[in-house]
Amino acid sequence: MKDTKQQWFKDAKYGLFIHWGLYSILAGEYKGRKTDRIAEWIENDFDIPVEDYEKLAEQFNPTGFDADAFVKRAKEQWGMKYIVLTAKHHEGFAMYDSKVSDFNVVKATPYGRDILKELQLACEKYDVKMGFYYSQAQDWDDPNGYMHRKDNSQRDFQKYFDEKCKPQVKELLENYGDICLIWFDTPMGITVAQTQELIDLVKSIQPDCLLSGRTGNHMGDYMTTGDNYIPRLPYEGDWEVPATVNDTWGFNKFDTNWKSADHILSLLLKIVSRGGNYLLNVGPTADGIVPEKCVEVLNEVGKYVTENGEAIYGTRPLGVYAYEIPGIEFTGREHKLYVHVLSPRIRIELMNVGNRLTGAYLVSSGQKLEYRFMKSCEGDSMIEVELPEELHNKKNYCVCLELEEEEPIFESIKG
Ligand code: FHN
Repeated sequence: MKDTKQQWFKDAKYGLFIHWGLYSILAGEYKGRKTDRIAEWIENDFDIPVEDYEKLAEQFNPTGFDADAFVKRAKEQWGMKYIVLTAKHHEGFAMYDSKVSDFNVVKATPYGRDILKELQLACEKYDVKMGFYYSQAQDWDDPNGYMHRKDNSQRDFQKYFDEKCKPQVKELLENYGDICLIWFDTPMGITVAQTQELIDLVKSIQPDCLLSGRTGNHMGDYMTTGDNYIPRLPYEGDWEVPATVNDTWGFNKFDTNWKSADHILSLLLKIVSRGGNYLLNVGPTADGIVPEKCVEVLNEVGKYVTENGEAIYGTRPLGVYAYEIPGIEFTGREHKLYVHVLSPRIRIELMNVGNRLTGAYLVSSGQKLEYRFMKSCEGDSMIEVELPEELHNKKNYCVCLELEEEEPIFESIKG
């Protein structure tokens, strides 16, 4: 079982992933050809020559980017507790002032500003935890970095590892204040010894900095699921789901397959009830703007999250309730079972929850609610909670059941 021993990570539940780099300029299209894969992979997938790809830097001038507004919105409107930005994705381009490689936002672009520094200052101002994504094995710009689905046999990975990867990771840890985590990704052929070196390097500079589950050889500090994969059952220990709102991480102007706010909210609640964190991604445009539709979805989810924070942050994993009730998700903490009502109803009816209640209230307002214990016609336990009339046609609100017992008693279904 992975245990970060860090309360902030256990309590956070909802974080913002930002995939932003030169691929945002191409936005899913190169020389008239559209990619049908994730947009940040376009260099690898279309075999774009490195010299051509590097020239994109000359166009990178995201004048619409405002780190302060970005972080403020993530915290206050979207309810996110930490932010993880791509410091260097597989393309090899550093979004900060790196002394190790000139292929970076300060030296190679007309923008010339250190995006990570701006993010750091904003995160400190709004008291938001900041982490960096770093592609430790794949680097398509470095002749010795790995490339997926390509012949890597002639590459001297150790050289890239010693001369670019480790020195850049060191820069990140030394120059940007407290880093809550480094989100290493796609370890590919990295050895146990190399992984250990990375871990030692990170911890020697910032002992509290966590390493993602993809650091290599399952040696990270917590479990990272597959992209958009949610464990079906409660999963013990600390874990996180990296996830997209549409079907790409980096901006793709053709991808309009946005999940609805209701869908995202139900995914968040499933993850939270099973004990994980939801690291939800935005892919800003080359101008530094989050697509409008994505903002709308995150605003709507954020409204729920901020209004019902007590039922989300710092909650602990629940056991398995025997039934799937359409339109209902549960979360919990000591002596409390939160019932998230995601589709309209007149009352809440919960079969096979064997607890005694000491109270029930609407989380957003504290309004007390009537409840009673019943037996179903078959003799199963049943709790009914009456909902105020003004809620009968509403969805997306949360009811707290105060339990006499510490944990919910989820009874099994009798045949
Ligand atoms: O290859 C990357 C991908 O571009 C993206 O960064 C995701 C995020 O989890 N990780 C890798 C694929 O799993």
